[in-house]
Amino acid sequence: MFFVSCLHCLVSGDCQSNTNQVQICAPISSFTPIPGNSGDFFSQLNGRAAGSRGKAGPKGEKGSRGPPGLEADNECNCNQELERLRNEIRELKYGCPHIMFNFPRLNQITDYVRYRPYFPRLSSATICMWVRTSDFTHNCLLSYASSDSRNNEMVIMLEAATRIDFYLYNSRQKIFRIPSMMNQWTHLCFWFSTATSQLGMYVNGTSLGSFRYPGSNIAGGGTLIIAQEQDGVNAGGLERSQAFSGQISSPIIWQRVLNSSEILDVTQRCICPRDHAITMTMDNVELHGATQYEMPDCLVV
Ligand SMILES: [Ca+2]
Repeated sequence: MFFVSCLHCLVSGDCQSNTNQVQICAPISSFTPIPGNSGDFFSQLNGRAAGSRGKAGPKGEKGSRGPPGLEADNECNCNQELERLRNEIRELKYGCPHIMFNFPRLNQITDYVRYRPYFPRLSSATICMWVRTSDFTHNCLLSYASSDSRNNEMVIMLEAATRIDFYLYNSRQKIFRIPSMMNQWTHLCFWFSTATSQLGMYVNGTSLGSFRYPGSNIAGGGTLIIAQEQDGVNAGGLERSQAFSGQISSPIIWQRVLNSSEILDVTQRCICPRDHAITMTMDNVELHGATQYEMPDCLVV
């Protein structure tokens, strides 16, 4: 309860009347300027937790009586509560965007999600998503076609419960052997960098290594769809046998290679670097066919 009250007052700034919580709770305005950088904010929080008392503020209006105060010998819990509070605030500020798409049918060319905004040119990228399925028969998770002739500019194919093929620059660049994904939520992140000519993949936050590839930039302006494989732009040339059936949640693309610590944050803590280039919301996608969506709690391993 103490923690919840603290979080509330940090968000609302409404805790001047509750003197029981003054050790770590103060109106959010007292942390001004509100930082763009979490380090400033948390260092200020730390400073307060350590007991550095500032000048008294103006007396507030008399409020209603609060809950019973903490006993003095409970103050040793402050660091633990502070850590929980820091994590909660970090999640509020950096929580991953999440939306889950359900593709209930196999062997059709009507069910898919199309991303509508302009797709940027990529010289490096990290592509992450959660996937759950029990079908592994040459199913497409993601297909990006920059033109009719370059319809495999970026493609991720689920070839088996333990195999994923990664296409870049119109060619298959890597076959990844992975732990079985059979019917369980699995977090996948793919990355590539033209600066280093390397690509790689993470499964549930674990790196499968780095590999050389001869690729070049991914051209912008094409069509990105989820759950079907394009053989032309604008969802052209779909094939029934390449449809994905199952759930895909929180697809996100960054225009850089995330480091392993950032990948773990995404996978295990639902914390995402905010410089993502592509996320999906109901405002920027088209749901085709029998595709359904939900807004579930963020998934973590
Ligand atoms: Ca294709």
